[in-house]
Amino acid sequence: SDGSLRYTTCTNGGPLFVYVKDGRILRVTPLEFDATDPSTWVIEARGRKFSPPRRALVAPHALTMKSLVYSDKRILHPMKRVDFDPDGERNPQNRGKSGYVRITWDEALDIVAKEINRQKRVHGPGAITFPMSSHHQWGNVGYYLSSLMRFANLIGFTRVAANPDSWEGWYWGAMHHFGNSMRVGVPAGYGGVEDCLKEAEMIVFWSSDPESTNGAYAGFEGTTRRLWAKELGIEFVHIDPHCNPTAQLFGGRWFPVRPQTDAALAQAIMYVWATEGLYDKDYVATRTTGFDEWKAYLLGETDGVPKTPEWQESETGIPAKDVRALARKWGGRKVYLAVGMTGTGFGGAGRGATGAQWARCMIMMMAMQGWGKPGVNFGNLEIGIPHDLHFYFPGYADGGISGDLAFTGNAVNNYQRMPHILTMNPVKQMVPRQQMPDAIIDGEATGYLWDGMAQEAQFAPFTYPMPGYSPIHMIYRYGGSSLSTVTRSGRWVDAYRHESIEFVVNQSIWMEGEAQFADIILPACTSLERWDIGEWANSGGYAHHGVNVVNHRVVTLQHKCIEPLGESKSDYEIFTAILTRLGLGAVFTEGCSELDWVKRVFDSSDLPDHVAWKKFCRKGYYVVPPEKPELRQPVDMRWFAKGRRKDLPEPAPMPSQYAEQFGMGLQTPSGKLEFVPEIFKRHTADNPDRPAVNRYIPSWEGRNAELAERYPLQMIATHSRYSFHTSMDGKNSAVNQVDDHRALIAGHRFWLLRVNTADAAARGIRHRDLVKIFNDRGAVICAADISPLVTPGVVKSYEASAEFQLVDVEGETVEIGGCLNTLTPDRSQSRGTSSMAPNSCLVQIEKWRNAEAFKM
Ligand code: MGD
Ligand code: MGD
Ligand code: 4MO
Repeated sequence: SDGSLRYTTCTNGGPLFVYVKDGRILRVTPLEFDATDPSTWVIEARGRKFSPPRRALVAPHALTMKSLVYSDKRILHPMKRVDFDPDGERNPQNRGKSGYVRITWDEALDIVAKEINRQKRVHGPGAITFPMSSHHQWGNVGYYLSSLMRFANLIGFTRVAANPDSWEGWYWGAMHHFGNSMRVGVPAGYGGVEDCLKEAEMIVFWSSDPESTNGAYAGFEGTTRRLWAKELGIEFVHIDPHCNPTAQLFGGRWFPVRPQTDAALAQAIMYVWATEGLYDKDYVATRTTGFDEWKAYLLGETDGVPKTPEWQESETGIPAKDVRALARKWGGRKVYLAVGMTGTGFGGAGRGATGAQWARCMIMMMAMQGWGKPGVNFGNLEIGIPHDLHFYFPGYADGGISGDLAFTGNAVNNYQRMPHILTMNPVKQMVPRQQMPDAIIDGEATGYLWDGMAQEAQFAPFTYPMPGYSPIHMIYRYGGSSLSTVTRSGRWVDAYRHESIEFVVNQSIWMEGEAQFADIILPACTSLERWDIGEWANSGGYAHHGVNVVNHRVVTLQHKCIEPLGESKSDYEIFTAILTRLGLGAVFTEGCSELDWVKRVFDSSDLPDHVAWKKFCRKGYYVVPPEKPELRQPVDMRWFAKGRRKDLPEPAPMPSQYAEQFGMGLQTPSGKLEFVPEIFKRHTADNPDRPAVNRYIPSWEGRNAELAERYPLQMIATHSRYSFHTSMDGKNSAVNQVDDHRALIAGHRFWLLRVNTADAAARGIRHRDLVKIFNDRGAVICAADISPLVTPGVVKSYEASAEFQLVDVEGETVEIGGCLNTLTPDRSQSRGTSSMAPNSCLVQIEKWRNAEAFKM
């Protein structure tokens, strides 16, 4: 009606309509289905019928897309640091200090291409690194695991080996009790929505806040389902140091556990079950191993300490009587245990010093309660939709156009359907992500592999530098989130300024984070300014059938809605231009534009059987009809509980990984749920941090650590409700204006720090005062958000402020962007792992003198 054209796109928070007029985006709105889209599914439970709304219930951050495109932080031209001369003085010590001058694309590309060649010639393979983040704008062609991987492979690079950031405690701990290495040690969640609504009597949310974390990409699709559960009278319980937004919305008893003491609480619950006979004895006898040894530990027979509710009280802060009451209630009912964002894994409790201990307990608790029986499973109604999973569309981690069969899901998934030129990285050297600054500054680092192929893969250490390869001398950084998402991130500043780093390129959309530490900046555009294709929430790879979180399977053509702003270009075009200078342009593109690749992905999927390409382009999306009720997937682990052959649509374990018969039993050596994992007995007998019998070992940076004398508060910095990591925060995004995200004080939008009323009063801090939060690693200025919603002794914030802004105030350096990972420890959770532990962090806070100091 206003003469605009309606395009479609997809984001990390869901699919959108994009209205464009005269080459400008007018607005974005959540995608809504029309009468021609297929009907939706119905679940019948306890005499009621439930069906989801016929529109995309997107995340709040998705709706900020327009403000991100037109952000005044957009980088619109290639730039060179003023005191960087590729042929003379490079002044690495001034990175992040000196300003930039605008240069032409030709000049920028020539410098980068020349430097790539010089690095190879002078230092040899390994000198260049392409640090990659864990996330990206949506779309299978432009994703970092697609175009960037292809580009990097064609150049050769030292891989920054990621730690399993989302999965930590599950990968290093829980997995060894039940397998599922293909899912990095978390349960799958098939069929969970119907089973939970029909059978469950209670849901225990344990480090689970789906109203903030949205099953990662599903927006508020799960909220409706949880409202149905409330209508059906299913009881909710929340175990979290924060009465989080999920607890706030739905209510239910809140157990304000102290951070990283969860394993003690879980063991006390299991103690009650074991001593009062409140567990599934038949299941334990026939489906598990090692229970007697575990029970002996619980009862204190092995160490003289019975793990009673009284024993845990001083650790967790939860009164013994409450623990006993919860244990009895739980032990006598059909309960869904909700861990992390989907209820089937993750959770901030897993990202701290005791993360593996907690995740291990979660599996053992379910083993005691008959995991897989009706109404007894993992989940919080965020996952397990009755989708047609036979319809094939690749997820972003399935490799896109990368041609990489080793480090993406390409080999097991999309490659056969879309053959394209294979690419391989000939450099075997790797550097662990959390230790990369140390690797640069100290010249060495050791890491352990994250590899879902097998439970055993994680025990292999790798060291940097690797004989035969060059240490790192050039960083080609894509995006710039490390300062906000990697622990003790202030190390990055020193790493960037280190003399061994001869050249830094940054390819970014916005001037933020690490972009300000580059020698050459290449301006990329947003996904609304280029072509792509992608299915909502279909991550693929380690989250096989990740679409199980959204109510409808929606594949979108991600239209190029507008021309790239300024001189910015798509990442694909930038890679093409650089590789063309190296004689590799055609190898990279195979003669294809981005739209051609989009068509190739379309052709590789099942879409052509259902919709013509032109029709798909015009409409912009396709909704996959739901599965016929008689063909719905079975419930996760039901086969195991019943002693049947595995009947779930997932390609794991691998044929060689079954104990006796293909399809029978779990991936563990015994094929059963193991209370005392055989794998730990075999491989960590000499490592007290990783005992086979899961002891409660207090956090090395918890309340009882020596450091607590100076820094008495525990900080948790978990996933932001309003931003998707750094990608929607900062840059004058609409998100910044949310009062529950940042507070406008003296002209600056300060990051919020949630503080308990008593802790604030003891320090004379009032609501929305500026506070300094600090420890030996750094100091950040935040705005205090005071309430009884966080437990005393705990301060909570969100991770991943996009802004990193160091300022000097009267001789003191403080960060005012909200980068709380400058305070978190870089220590691995346990020896022999490469895991992050940001939720084991001690701090102090004090009222900050005044806001005037920052008047800018
Ligand atoms: P993102 O902000 O998603 O976070 O950590 P990251 O993956 O590092 O980083 C994506 C980067 O890629 C951004 O800089 C973005 O601008 C850039 N980018 C995205 N799309 C494009 C594009 O199209 N072109 C270009 N050129 N750049 C693009 C996430 C990580 O954080 C995760 S997954 C977890 S689970 C951890 N969680 C966690 C925690 O719980 N607490 C604390 N304290 N820290 C944590 N850090 C971890
Ligand atoms: P967290 O926010 O780390 O998220 O999903 P999760 O890992 O589930 O933790 C959830 C809850 O755990 C929080 O309420 C927090 O207070 C609580 N918690 C923290 N420490 C402890 C503890 O020691 N014990 C207990 N019991 N509870 C604790 C993460 C997931 O979220 C991931 S991995 C990604 S990559 C996505 N990131 C993301 C985002 O950045 N923004 C939004 N809006 N959604 C996201 N979804 C995804
Ligand atoms: Mo994650």
